[in-house]
Amino acid sequence: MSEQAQTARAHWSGRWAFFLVTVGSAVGLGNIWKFPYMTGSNGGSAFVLVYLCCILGIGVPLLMAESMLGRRGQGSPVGSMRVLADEAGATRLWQVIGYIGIVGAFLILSFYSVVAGWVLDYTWQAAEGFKALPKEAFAEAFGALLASPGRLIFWHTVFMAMSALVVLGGVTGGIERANKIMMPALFGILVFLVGYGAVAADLPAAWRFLFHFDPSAINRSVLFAAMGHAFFTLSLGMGAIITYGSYLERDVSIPRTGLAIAGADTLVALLAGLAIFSIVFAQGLEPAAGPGLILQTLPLAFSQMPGGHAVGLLFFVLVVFAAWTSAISLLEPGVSLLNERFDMGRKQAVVVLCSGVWLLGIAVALSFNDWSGFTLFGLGLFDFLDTLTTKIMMPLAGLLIALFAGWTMKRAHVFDEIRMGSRVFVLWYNVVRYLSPVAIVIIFLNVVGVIG
Ligand code: ILE
Repeated sequence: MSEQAQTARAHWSGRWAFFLVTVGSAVGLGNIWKFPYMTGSNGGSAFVLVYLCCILGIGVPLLMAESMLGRRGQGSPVGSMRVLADEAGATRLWQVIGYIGIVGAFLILSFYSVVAGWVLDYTWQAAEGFKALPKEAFAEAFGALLASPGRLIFWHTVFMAMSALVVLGGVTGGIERANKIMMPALFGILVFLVGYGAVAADLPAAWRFLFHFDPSAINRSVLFAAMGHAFFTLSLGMGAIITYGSYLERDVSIPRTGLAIAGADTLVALLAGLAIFSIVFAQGLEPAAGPGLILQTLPLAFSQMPGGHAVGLLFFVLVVFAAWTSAISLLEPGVSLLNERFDMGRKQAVVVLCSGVWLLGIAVALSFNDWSGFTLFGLGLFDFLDTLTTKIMMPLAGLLIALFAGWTMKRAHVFDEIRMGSRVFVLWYNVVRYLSPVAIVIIFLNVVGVIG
């Protein structure tokens, strides 16, 4: 790392800023698009219960570990790991944690941006107002979007440009500023939508669906789906939290902020679930509709319910904000690496990185139509990238992070950085040393088909 890059390392303006940007990273399509449909397809409350346990038992401890690595390393995910490996007298091969994260973030963003593009297209339609049509017409409309390379590539391009624009503004002037505007707005819109659900839709039905716990519905597939989703939703193993942690001042408490971040992310997912299922049940729609849940069922509901035009538009704006603040956090790790390794200025780094993601995203967009015959390991490009990153790369990075923080770093250094009461520290430390790695290995073996 050049000395100039090192001394010029930016910092968030305070703990509130770190909280907001990290919540901005965590709260994304994962909360509003993926969580509701996964809950809907995995038996409702059973999934919610396991998911909450995973967040608390694996997600929060690893979120703290990642923030700690970034703050102590003071570099990109790769640079931070090099510094920390040297400090621990360990092999520099640990830098692989940084590389997996950055490559993973690059690959995730290429399809994340295409999905965010669907949302932009629907935001546009919502602004015009969804026409009241029969149920099948909404499924057909979603199919027509997927079949149109032009529309998919156009909106993917718009979304990448929006994300690039924020990251170009820098750590405080771009990322922090955007989050300070969008996150409170997102929260406000969400609370409004839940209120709307209570007044105009069926909130009690949504509440029962999410919280009427029935432990007998928990099975192995629910368990694994919930664990994988805990990683995705907290942005773990993608270099994002290490990078954001590297801009964190030393006086901010990592455990306290980490808990607050995971709490806020979970709250948003649950509120989004309440808002969405209130509408789904009030309209007599199917909760297990799969990935098309918010895109196929909600527009139908918005086209029929009172105030649906305005509510529909607010809903899609909320999803755009969520996706946007997450995409930024997937770009920043790569930008910080290009800056550190190749002395590239922010502008050049953003252009190089975004061009690469954009090109791969075009291939993803085409995989839904013109190139749908092209498969890798039997999967279309979209599914292949999703599986590779969320089911293999992220858990692998998470496992290595737990092993590094729990077994390789000197305990005194970890303690110095985490700084919490010694009893709580011992609990956290043991979770990172034993529980998290074992749990991740179990998911992993399930995914590669050894068990499950
Ligand atoms: N955590 C976010 C989400 O839940 C992103 C995941 C960054 C790729 O959508």
